[in-house]
Amino acid sequence: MARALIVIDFQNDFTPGGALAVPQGDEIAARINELAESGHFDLVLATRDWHPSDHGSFTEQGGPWPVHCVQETAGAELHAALDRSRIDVIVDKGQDPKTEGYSGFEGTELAKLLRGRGVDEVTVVGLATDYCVKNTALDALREGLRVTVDSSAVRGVNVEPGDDERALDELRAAGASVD
Ligand code: VGL
Ligand code: ZN
Repeated sequence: MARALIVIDFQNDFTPGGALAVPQGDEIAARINELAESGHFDLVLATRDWHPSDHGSFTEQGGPWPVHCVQETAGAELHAALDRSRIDVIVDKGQDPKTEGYSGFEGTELAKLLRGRGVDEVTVVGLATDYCVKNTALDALREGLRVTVDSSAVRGVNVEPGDDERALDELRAAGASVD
């Protein structure tokens, strides 16, 4: 069986200076690269939040978020500090204008990809702890995978203070191990 590292939405718009910046979101780069280079993983994937310009999660469409990660824009590009040479596959998500698309499994080939490579264990890192990391890790558990979240390689939006810690608690309760 095989292990995969899933790097969630480590994109310019989610890092300081971006449209939906996660506080200290850029600080996780070194740990992510270290994991990607560690030799521990058979497959390294990166997801991108990849929205059409009229996506329903944008405030102008009645959603909760400022416009972010619009397909083909600089804000949607992977952060420059991420070592691209270690990324085997990029999975774009959030393309359906009518759903939030927080999970990397939602409307993508991710489950099929992991099954095809015999992956039974995933480590989830990236942005943001309280949205896309959480929802991807919960879906991975539902897929029957063993799930680890590396808490030094995630950061939360924290719309309410403590949202990131509550997300990690929810993940532990659902069966993930949080390192
Ligand atoms: C995310 C809010 C909106 C995330 C994506 O990547 O966690 N959060 N879209
Ligand atoms: Zn989004």
